This record gives sequence, structure tokens and C-alpha cells, in this order.
Amino acid sequence: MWLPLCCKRSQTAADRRAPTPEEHNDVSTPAPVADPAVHPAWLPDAAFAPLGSRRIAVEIPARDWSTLSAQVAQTVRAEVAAAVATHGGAVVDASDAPDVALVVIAHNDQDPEAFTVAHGGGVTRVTAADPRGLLYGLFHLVRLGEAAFDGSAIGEDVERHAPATALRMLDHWDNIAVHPVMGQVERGYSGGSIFYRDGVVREDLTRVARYARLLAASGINHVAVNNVNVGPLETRLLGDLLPDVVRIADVFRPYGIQTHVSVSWAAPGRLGGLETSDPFDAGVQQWWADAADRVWAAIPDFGGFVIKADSEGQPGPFVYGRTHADGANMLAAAVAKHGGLIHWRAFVYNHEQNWRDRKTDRAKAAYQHFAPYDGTFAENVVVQIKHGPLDFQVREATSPAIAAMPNTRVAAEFQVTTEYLGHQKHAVYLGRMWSELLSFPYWGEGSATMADIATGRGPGGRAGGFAAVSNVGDDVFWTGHPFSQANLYAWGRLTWDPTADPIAILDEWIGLTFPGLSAAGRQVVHAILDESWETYEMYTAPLGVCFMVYPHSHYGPSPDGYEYTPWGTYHFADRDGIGVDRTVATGSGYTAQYPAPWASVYESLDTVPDELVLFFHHVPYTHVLRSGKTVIQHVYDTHFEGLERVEASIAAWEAAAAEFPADVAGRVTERFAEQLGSTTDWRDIVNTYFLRKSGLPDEQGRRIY
Ligand code: GCV
Repeated sequence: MWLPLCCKRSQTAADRRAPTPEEHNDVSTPAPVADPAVHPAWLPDAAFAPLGSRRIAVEIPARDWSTLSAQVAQTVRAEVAAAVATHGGAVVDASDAPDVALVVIAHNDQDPEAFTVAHGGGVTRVTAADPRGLLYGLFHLVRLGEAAFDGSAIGEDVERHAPATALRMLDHWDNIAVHPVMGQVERGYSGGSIFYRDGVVREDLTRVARYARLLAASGINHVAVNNVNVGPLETRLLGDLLPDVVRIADVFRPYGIQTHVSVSWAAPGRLGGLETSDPFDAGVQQWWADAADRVWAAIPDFGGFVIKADSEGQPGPFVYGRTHADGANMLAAAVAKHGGLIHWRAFVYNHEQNWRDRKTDRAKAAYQHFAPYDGTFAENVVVQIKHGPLDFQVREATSPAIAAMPNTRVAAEFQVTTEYLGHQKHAVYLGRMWSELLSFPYWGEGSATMADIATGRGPGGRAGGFAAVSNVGDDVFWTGHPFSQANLYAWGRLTWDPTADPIAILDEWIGLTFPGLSAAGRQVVHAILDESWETYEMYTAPLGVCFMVYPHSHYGPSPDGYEYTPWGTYHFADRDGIGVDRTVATGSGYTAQYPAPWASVYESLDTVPDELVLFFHHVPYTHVLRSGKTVIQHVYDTHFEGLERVEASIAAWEAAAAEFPADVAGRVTERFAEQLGSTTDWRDIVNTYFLRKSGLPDEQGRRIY
């Protein structure tokens, strides 16, 4: 595993200048050092064997590269040097009959991250206009393995690869100060933070360097390094802790990753002693402009600020009677001259609702707060909207707000960490779910999809990109459950190409991560994860009912957990029926937020898809779904089947476990034991809840309590 030099100590300004041409050619960077204490995830040494056993020429002309590109150029050289040192190949001149040529050439390609590949005359050739593209090209070869060099995966015709969007982001909800309730990482299920420990930024950022490498190999190029719930200590990242952000940015940069920080709306008061945060106040504007100047002076390629405002207790512009557009544009003005971005989150809703109030519908909130301001956000504001109108549920409708802002840069926000999907204790692969959401056609079959909108291919043509909450911690496997690595990998790959087949991505991850595995072993992992999202949905909240989890922890079955809380999420189950009436005709009117045809598809019980029926309608338990089953029988059947599927996965796992490294086998076995217990609880508690509410027995007479 290669450790960039930069992670060993804080860099000085002199260190951060672009390397000279001589330094460009310096291949004396240390070889990757394998650390047995950390799982290599999808970059084990073996993954580099096909590439590393070749004769490789790297040609990167000395040019006036940005510091980012120059450091990525060094990374390409170091990766190649390390691979050949480990696997017996050689670094050769372009004139010395290489098997592989990695070349930066003058190119018309406007995208610095794009690359081309072609294979002819025994040579696999990767070209790019910028070292960043070359790095992605290198990892492309690693992914293809032998097939990259024998003409089977890369042909004679030049093939161009480019990311769908320039903004492929991971957001960390890591706290510097351990939060008394949320801990070191909010919604983190993988140990501590790789950045922070017990109130300080870690001295040793080695794990961050490894993380950067994994992210680059999956396609991620932006990372926000602290929680969107910003406490007083984290606010200081803009102040006296800025040198620590510099250190983190220095570790990400060699892998082409730009660093972002989440900021607090209260920062002018907390750090500057101002008495107001009113965006129209000249002193506040100046304070943010000075803060931005400070940050970009220290980190010239800094990405920008992420902000959660007027949301779940975080302060925001509402206090001053200002809108979110007012707030976002004030910050945007402060960072504009630096080329910075403001990721302004649309997760704004009333979390102090009275459950007796049946009019307020949390699902409507993002649209109500943001859609009216479409076209008024500054060009460097990205409005970051969760994929659904609620909160990363296993099944909820797509957010109508995403389609309602054609004149705004919109980023679709996802959650890799499995807050509502089993806390990385359950084996749940999310690629298929994300793919379904990303390909949702907002204006009907064949129309622009969620991914199209986020990548600037929708109406209005503005690109905001993709962001997701990371699932990584200082756990030896990175993600708690070793199989949850597949989600992190898939997120990167789908941000690069949202149309990619999520199951092919899963197989790619399996092949890279478990290189020695037999075909049967690979098939076991595939079978466990392939439809695991659907399985999880089966044994948890049914048919688009949300939040049947324990409040706060969001783990385990608690059908009425949120029903009478101020968080505004209900299912209204009584003896006759269940579901939230969000229709225009008789309910909250939420369906009207969708464009045609979805507004009417969701409005009518005749056309609403089964899986969302209780998200949009309140129906009797005897309502017959389009599948032909009643709601109540669907609930019973899916909950029995969900557990059976988990049992089948466990049986398959037990038969194959011996083939896996002992540490992986031990952890997966332990997680399955937990999943089995939890799934059994889900089955029995949800079934019992529905039986007791409805009084309707299971047609098959299975045991319900
Ligand atoms: C960071 C949900 C989570 C919170 C999270 C919030 C958000 O409400 O439970 O932990 O806060 O989403 O996205 O801001």
C-alpha cells in the first residue's frame, strides 16, 4: 500500500507548490507498504498483478500543471513503480517496447478526468489530457485485470471514458469532539473516525491516505470531512484548526480529491464574536469573505462549504426572516472569487411537529422551501437534495424537489452508511436501489432521470452532481461488515457512470476484493448481496411505510416508534387500515408536487405502484394490490420470506466461509448471527403488530404472536 509522502507530516507552503519538471520525473516515492492491520478492500496487491507484471511506460510532459494535477502525476508514477516492483514488471521508456503506455497528450478533451484506452500491436495504451484522467485510466486497467492486456476487454478502436459529472462526492458525518449521543461519527457503524479522535484531528493520517486511494480507484473526487451538524469545536475548522484541514487536504490531493468542510451558520458569532448571522448584514458578509480568503489562501484547491441550515436544530437564515436563497447566495458570494462551491442542503423540515396535526406533511417540505426559489440561486450554489422526500428509507418515493428546479444546480444526495438499512450489521447491497432511483424518469418513460438532472442532462442543463454520506470508519474492514465495502465501491462507480449495471459493479467488487476466490465462492457472495436490498425491504417496513424503527438509533423494529413523536413521520395504522394519504383529493396534497404523469399515477390507487402504496394512500388491510394479494397477506408473506432468504444466505455462507480469509470469515459470521436475530425480531414484531391491529389471520396459518 503506497503512502503519499504528505501524510507523514504537515506540509509547508513550499511543499505545496507544483513540482518542478525534474520532480515530475521523480519515481523515488516509496513503494506501497501493505499493512496487515487494515483490510485492502478492492485494492489488494493481487489486483495489481496483471498490470505490475508488464513493461510500462509513463509519459507525462512537464507542464505548468496545477498542484493537484502535478501531485496526481506523481501518484501515477508511484503506483506504477510500486506495482512493477511487487509483480516483476518494469518501468520502461516509450521507445523500449512497452506492453502498456500511460500517456498524457495534448488533447481536445475538455474533461481533465477523461481518458481513452485502446489495444493494438501488443500494447495497451491509455491517454488523457491531464494526469487526473491518467490516474482513472490506470485504475481502469487494474479493474479489468488480464483482460486489459490480451485484447479481450480493450480493442483497437479508441474508447473514451469520462465521468458523468465533475462532482462525485462523499460527505462525512464525523465529529471532532465525541458527541454525547451521536459519538465520533454520526450514523457511523464502522468504529471511530479516520480523521478525528477524542477531540482532535489525528496526528497520523495514514488511514486517510489509504482511503483516498480507494476512493480514487472507485471514482470519487470530492470529500467533505466533517459532520453537517457542526458543533463549536468543528466550527473552528475555519479558524485555529484550519491547519488541520490543510493536512487532510494534502493527503487527499495526490489522488485527485478536493476537500470540503461543513460550516455552521452560527460561525460569525462563534468565531468572530458577531451578534448576528443575518446574510444581509455587511459585517456578516465580510466575515464570511475573510473566512473564505483564509481557507483558500491555505488550500488553493479547496472545494467549498457544505451547509445544513434551519434543519434539525442547526441555525440558519430563517431567524432573520431571510430565505435559503438569501443565505446560500451570501456564502456563494464569499467563495466565488476562489472558484468555491456552496453545497446547500435541502433537508429542511419541521421536526417539532405535533403528531395530532394531520395537515403538515414532512414529505412536502423540501419542495416547499426550495422550489419557489428556483433560478435565484447563484451559479456556484449546489442545492443538495436527498433522493427521497423523507430520509433515506428503504423504500420511499423519489424527491419531487429534484425535478422542480431546472434553473438551479441540483445534487442528488444518498446515504452509503446504512442508517435505516441495518447499520452494516445486516448484509445489504445498495447498488440496485441507487440504480433504480438514479434512473427514475421524472417526466415519464424515456424522459430525463434523476441522474440526468444531477449531471446537467435534464431540463435547464445545470449540473450539481452526486453526494452521499460515507460509511467508513477506523474499523479494520473500513465498513464494519466487510460486505458493506461493496456499497462504498458501488457509490463511486455509479457517480462515474450512473447508468452502469449495479450487479456488474457488485461482481467487479467481489473479483477485486477476494482475488483468490473460486467461482463458487464468488457466486456465494453474489447471491448473498444481489437482491439483499429487496430482502431487507421484505422483512422491515412494508409497501412504502417509513420509519418503523426505534427512534434515535434507527435500528430494529418499532412499528409505532415515530408515530407519536414530533418528527413528523406517521403511518396512521388503526384497526381498519394503514398508510399516509398524500393525495390531492383527500390527503396532504403531496402528489401534486410531481410532474405528469407521476402526479396522477401516484394519486390513484389504480395506478400507484404496489411498493409505494402505503407511502401515498391510506388503505384497508384488505385492499387488493396489483399483485393480487391483500395488503395484510403481502405483509405476512414478505416477512416470512424475508427471514427465509436471510436463512438461505446464512446457509450458503456457512458452506463457503472456509474459503475466505479467517478475519473476513469471522466478521461476516458474527454479523450474520446478529442479522438473524434482528430479522427474526422484525418478522415477528411487524407481523404481530399487523395481526393485532387488523385481527386478520395469515392465510397460511403460520405462527404469529
Ligand atoms: C446529520 C437524519 C439523521 C441525522 C442527520 C440528518 C441529516 O435525520 O438521522 O443524524 O444529521 O438526517 O441528513 O442532516
